[in-house]
Amino acid sequence: TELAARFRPALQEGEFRLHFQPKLLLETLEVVGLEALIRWDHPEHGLIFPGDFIPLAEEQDFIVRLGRWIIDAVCRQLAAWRLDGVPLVPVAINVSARQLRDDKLTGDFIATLLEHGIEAALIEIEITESSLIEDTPVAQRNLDELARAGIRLALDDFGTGFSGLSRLKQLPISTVKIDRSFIGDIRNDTNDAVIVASTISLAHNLGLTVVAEGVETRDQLVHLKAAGCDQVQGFYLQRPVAAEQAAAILHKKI
Ligand code: G
Ligand code: G
Ligand code: NA
Ligand code: MN
Repeated sequence: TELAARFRPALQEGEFRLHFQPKLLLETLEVVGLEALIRWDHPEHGLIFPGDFIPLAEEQDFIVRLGRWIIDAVCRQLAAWRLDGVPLVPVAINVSARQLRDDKLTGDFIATLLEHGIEAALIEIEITESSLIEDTPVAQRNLDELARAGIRLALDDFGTGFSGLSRLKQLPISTVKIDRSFIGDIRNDTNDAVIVASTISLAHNLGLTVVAEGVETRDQLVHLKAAGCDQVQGFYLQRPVAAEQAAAILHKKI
């Protein structure tokens, strides 16, 4: 398609950029992490959101190349913030199933960290529950090696895939992100409330941190606090913002 044809030139022309959405500790609303979210500043179409081109990039295998750019861009940003005296928090990078099947992923990742002088503890990887369905030996090895290098792994969109309890136990993950489809109606939909409560208790029993994503109202926040959720993310707290604004947020440590 027309979009796919422009992928490579766009990378060369510097049309991709990262925005950052804060993750907050529910207890204190302190910012304890950021999630990097890519955008495409297309010369004709304007700003394109990842939902409109990441699936295509995955189909075209461009996601491996783009993924390398994202990892480098996050490390470069962290190094620049450090130089500016910005108080750093871990930055989460979304990694697609296709990237997990790349046998160079871990080696490239670690080389990029070293190149920018960024500690593994400053990086978190978000993998979707559904990407684990395409689990391969290479993917499993990448996850094990990334975790061993000190990069924390989060299971994204939890509750929408079919990973089940046994899969949770096998994986070197430290965090579960409850999918936003369970959060939107949490105050009225008993099923959603039960799923969220059970997920929190399950995750805590496995020693995992729980993040609720897609928090859009104060009522949802109050509900999640009562349910014992650890961290929150969503438009009610903070929208994804450009790097300069993210730095301001970290300075204030809102
Ligand atoms: O911002 P938006 O709601 O359009 O994001 C849509 C999807 O794109 C989300 O599932 C998100 O995880 C994914 N996404 C956003 N940034 C990245 C990225 O840097 N890499 C990958 N692989 N996926 C991303
Ligand atoms: O699949 P993933 O969880 O990575 O998707 C992240 C996407 O969710 C981002 O594109 C971000 O813009 C979007 N997002 C973040 N907070 C909210 C929210 O409160 N409501 C909605 N509808 N989307 C959100
Ligand atoms: Na994510
Ligand atoms: Mn998610």
